[in-house]
Amino acid sequence: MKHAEAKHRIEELVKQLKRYDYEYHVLDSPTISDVEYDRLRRELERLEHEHPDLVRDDSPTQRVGGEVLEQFEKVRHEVPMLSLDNAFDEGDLRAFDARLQKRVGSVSYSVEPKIDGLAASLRYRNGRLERAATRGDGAIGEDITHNVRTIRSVPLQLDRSVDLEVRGEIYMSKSAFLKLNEARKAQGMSPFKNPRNAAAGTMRQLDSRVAARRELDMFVYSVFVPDAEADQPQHEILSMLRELGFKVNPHILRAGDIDTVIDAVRNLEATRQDFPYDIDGVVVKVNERHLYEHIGYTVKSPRWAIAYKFQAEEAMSRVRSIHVQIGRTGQATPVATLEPVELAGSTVSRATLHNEDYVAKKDIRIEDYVVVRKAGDIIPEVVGVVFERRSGTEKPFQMPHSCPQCQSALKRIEGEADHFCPNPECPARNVQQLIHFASREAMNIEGLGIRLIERLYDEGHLKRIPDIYRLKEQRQQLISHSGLGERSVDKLLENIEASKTNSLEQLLFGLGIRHVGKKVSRLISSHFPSIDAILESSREELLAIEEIGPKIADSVVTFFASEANRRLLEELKALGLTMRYHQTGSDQDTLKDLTFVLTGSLQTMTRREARDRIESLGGRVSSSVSGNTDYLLAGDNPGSKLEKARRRDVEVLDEAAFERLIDTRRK
Ligand code: 0OW
Repeated sequence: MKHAEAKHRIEELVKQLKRYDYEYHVLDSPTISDVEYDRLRRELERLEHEHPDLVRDDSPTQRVGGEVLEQFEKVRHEVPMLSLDNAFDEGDLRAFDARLQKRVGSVSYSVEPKIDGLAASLRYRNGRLERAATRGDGAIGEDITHNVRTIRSVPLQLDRSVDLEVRGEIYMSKSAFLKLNEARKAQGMSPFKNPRNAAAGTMRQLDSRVAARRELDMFVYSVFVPDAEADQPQHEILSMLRELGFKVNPHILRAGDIDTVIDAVRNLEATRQDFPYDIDGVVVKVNERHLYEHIGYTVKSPRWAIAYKFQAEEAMSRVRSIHVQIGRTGQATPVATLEPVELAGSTVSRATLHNEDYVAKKDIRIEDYVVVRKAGDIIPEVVGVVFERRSGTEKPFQMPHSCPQCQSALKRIEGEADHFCPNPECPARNVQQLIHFASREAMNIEGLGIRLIERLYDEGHLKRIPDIYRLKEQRQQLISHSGLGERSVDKLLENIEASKTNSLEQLLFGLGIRHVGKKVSRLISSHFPSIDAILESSREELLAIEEIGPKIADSVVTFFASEANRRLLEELKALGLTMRYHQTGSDQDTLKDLTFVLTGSLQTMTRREARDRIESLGGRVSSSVSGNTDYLLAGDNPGSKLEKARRRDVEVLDEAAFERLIDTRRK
């Protein structure tokens, strides 16, 4: 190919590949296949190889690194890169808002997930990435251009030849982090502690080929355009950054008042486990940037922004004792009783030690100081011993040989870590089974909680699951003995009756089959039309279901092969449970095209469950009341959205009305 043609073809390929990189790495929505992309890429590499003088420095081939620096150059930031004051609870956020109201009157906010990475500044000259630097101490950072060029979501050449500086957070996704640590372990290297350390460690590499291999990413959140006023609101700045081709976090939202900010912060805290990257809080900024100078700064951070920090998920405590708890499927779990400690917003005094092997591997002893971790809403766990606090008087733990409840000999399946109590009539097991069966995630029998179940069990009213549906025959005793008033007994009996028409997946999950959780229950129920079909299902039929492996299939077949469990289901059917799978096709249209906004704390489900429920029924959930909001679902102490809904004449539903709406619309 002649020189001129090659030049033209290279320009064309670079333009195309940049577009495809943008779709893949910034928009996360590629429009061509990897095969097609690689074909174009190889053509470009071949042409560049044949015509080295035609290689452009914004070619995607220039991202593979290769530059090895002797050292890092120092860089002075023209505008200091500030840090953030912290807020630790709702009160701090309201105080932040009150200070601002006093100073400048009411403002709106930009609510931004606080990406847990390292801050960086990118300087573009005539649209070309000239230099990238770390924050350093805010005034002086280090030049990391050679590493930043390998980040695929960072444009090397903007479509507009502008001079500007962009700031954001460089981070490593959770999946890239796991992949990197696996590779490091395979090479006998020590793993990184968390994605932030991995990202920072990578940016400190002098050899950019290392960075090129590690899939770093970057979200941007602010821009400085020298000499231009650039006083548009923050959310317009973010739109401009998106238009320029930068990656801006999709969860950023504009909030009109502090109540909405608090709602959004709660929502982010609840959903962040599902994000593909770590966030360690939420940055709340005044949206009106023209007020920034007037609002001013402290010595190290702006007064117009604050970082709401999520509660620490790890804390230190001390093991007071260790005892064995028998779960609903009989598994015997060692549990540590701890010195009470504040953790992720609640006081923790117990943590699981998983199984005997775990205790031995971590060498956890009674009176040890330990690190306790609470991730999301799962129960806290002891992650390790603080060995430097050991005095030598700590006592090792011995797994008991017999069940603490019924004294049966504990068993351990070959190759499985758990011990378990084999006695189907073990009291501990039955109580846990009843608790799980009635729990919100399972049959969701409002009012039948742990305390009441334990009391009814001790008083002999409740032994096994079917007894729940016979409680109505003991209405008088319940009113006189159980300390519940007549009204709450009747409400409870009403809820028990209502649970008979619960979906098949709720029942299946409620039965507490080993390895059959919420998701697997839904999977199995959606593949079999009735409980009888599941009863008769073979191992092969179960294995044919995507995501169902041998462990689950064996557990289901074993469970339904047991006479006691088959009798249990016959009994429940005789008591009137319908056991029908609810999620038929038509359900997806029940709330079709309806937009809901949620506010306040719901009683019968979490925000997440409400969102899932509405979306699974074809509805939409938006975060703020607007012209196209159909319903506001309001729980207790609703926020300012209630006012807004009333002003906009949006229908407000409580949870009962919400359920009625679904029932009436269900075909
Ligand atoms: N980590 C972040 C983030 C963000 C700056 C603006 C002026 C002071 C803070 O996602 N979304 N927005 C800002 O706004 N900063 C962030 O991170 C900061 C940078 C330096 C220390 C924190 O990591």
